[in-house]
Amino acid sequence: PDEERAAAIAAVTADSSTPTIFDKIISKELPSTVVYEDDKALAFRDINPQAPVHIVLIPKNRDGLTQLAKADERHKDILGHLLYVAKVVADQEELADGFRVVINDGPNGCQSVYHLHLHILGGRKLKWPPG
Ligand code: D5M
Repeated sequence: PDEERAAAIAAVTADSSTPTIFDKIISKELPSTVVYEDDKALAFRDINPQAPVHIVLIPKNRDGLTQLAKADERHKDILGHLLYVAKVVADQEELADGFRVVINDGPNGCQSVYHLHLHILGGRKLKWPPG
């Protein structure tokens, strides 16, 4: 409930100018375990892992992409890039038996950080459907 409330408040207040914790990760002001980086994308280990491998993959330039629901035509290239990088990271993490890519969107999707991100989860048999 506290988490849901926080997410609902974040959703209401999130706009393209509100910084998030991920800005500090990008600037290296906050430490993270980076597993992949290029000029457009950064991937690091989730601080609260839900599987043996749990990586968060973000665009370095949020450019209005607080959440997938805010995407427009100009974001098509970065969205495609992120999905391809998810595959590269899965290879790197040796997830040959399979993995899952998740985007939580908005309060009902349990999104907590309003900077678009993909979760890459693997290293165990995952359940379906998710909760
Ligand atoms: O997921 C946001 C995710 O971001 C959640 O799984 C925790 C993760 N997170 C939050 N802060 C950090 C730091 N500082 N390092 C690493 N990972 C972090 P969402 O889909 O918005 O619920």
